Amino acid sequence: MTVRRIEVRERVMERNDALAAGVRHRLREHGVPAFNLVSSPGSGKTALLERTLQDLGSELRMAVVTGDVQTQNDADRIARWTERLVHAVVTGGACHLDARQVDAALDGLELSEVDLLFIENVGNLVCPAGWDLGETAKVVVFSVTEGEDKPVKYPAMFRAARCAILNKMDLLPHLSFDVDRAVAFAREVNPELEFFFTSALTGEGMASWYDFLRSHARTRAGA
Ligand SMILES: Nc1nc2c(ncn2[C@@H]2O[C@H](COP(=O)(O)OP(=O)(O)OP(=O)(O)O)[C@@H](O)[C@H]2O)c(=O)[nH]1
Ligand SMILES: [Mg+2]
Repeated sequence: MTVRRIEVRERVMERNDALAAGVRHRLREHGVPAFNLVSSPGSGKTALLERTLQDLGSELRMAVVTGDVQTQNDADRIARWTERLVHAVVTGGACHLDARQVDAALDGLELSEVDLLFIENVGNLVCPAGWDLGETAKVVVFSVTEGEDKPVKYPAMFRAARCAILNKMDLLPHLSFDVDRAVAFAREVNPELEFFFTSALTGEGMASWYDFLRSHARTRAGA
């Protein structure tokens, strides 16, 4: 019984990886970098996207694929800031998006008119780590209300990510959260992580995140 279940999972993952390779190829053909935002529920993925779209929208043509299990709240929030939005309905209580959904979502976007793609994954610090969506990089978001040790408790996600955003920095004065300790934990798991320290509420720290996005979009222009 156990062996049988493992075989099924391997087949599903193989199929996902093949579809992810297809997504990556499609995006590369159009030179579109894609960032897959992953976090526990409520770290601020949608809030970060809303502010990013608002602040950089006149500069970069950004598209978003959102995944939500039960509502379309995030899609409604993001739709205020971009017309390039596809809402992937995540059915059956799945805890992550898969490459098939992203591939289908790309059909709803004119990629030749997109400079940068965001994928907002389902809020979960475990499941999305193992699923390649064809993205350029995973960006793990965590916030100062979650405890410094999240990186060592959920190492797969922090290992899979290229960047980490520590969000809700505006709340630091009210908490005993130790930023250096959190960063040290994260670097223990993934020494290469590039960090951003942000508040999606006040805009603090967003400038370096925007510079990072600009540098990737520019690569595309030069490609
Ligand atoms: N103080 C503060 N609140 C924030 C910040 N970013 C997000 N929030 C709040 O945190 C809550 C969750 O934010 P969301 O953007 O919905 O988080 P999410 O990661 O998209 O959540 P899921 O999609 O459910 O996983 C909301 O009430 C936001 O207003 C921030 O930088 N500072
Ligand atoms: Mg959200």
